[in-house]
Amino acid sequence: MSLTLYGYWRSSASYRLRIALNLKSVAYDQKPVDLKEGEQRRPEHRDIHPQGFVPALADDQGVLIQSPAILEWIEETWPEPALLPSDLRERARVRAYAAVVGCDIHPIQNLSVLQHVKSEYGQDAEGVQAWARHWITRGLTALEAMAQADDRGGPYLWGASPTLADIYLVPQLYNARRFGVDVEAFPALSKADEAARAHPAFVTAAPESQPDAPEDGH
Ligand SMILES: N[C@@H](CCC(=O)N[C@@H](CS)C(=O)NCC(=O)O)C(=O)O
Repeated sequence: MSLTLYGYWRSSASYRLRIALNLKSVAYDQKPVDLKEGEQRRPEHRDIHPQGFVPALADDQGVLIQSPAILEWIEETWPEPALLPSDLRERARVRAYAAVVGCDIHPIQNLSVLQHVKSEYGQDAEGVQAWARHWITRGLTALEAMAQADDRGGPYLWGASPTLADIYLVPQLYNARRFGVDVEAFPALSKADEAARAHPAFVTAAPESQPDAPEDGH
């Protein structure tokens, strides 16, 4: 099966898919979509992703969109190594970590949301950053409380091996740093993030290692 990932080096939803595919040792090609240049809104990209977003993952049968759906598809297609625990309640809990990020933090600091806050509500760059920081900090505060309550013994968020929880956490903390959030204020999350970022699957998926990453890192 040949896979093509339509993504962007800094997109955290694309970053999630790169990590998952790397963890499963599944090869894929990349077709970068330049979000800074607005390529995601062009008709040819909307033919691939009707929402005008990345990521999308194409195979010989068509195109998949929405990173949560694609992650589930990856997990079901290549079950090993598992990205979810086998216990049903634990699976629900790991999915809850993913949902805090994927449903409640990331969507309200997405590029098009920030552009709307700026253009429709008269915010300057600092106002937009403050908006993003507010929602990120609020979400990470809850996630930190969850991690401390669960205390799985590390090194990853759910114990000895990476799960969907880490796949959502690491890109979100990358984003948080970009917006000037002090991630050290979340010790359990920072510790798990550091451990995950040392894992080869996460190293290869890192934004700065992608083919479309600019040399100056911006
Ligand atoms: N729920 C979607 C969110 C996708 C999304 O927000 N993608 C961002 C990049 S991380 C995007 O394409 N933004 C472009 C824009 O807002 O114009 C998913 O998880 O796939």
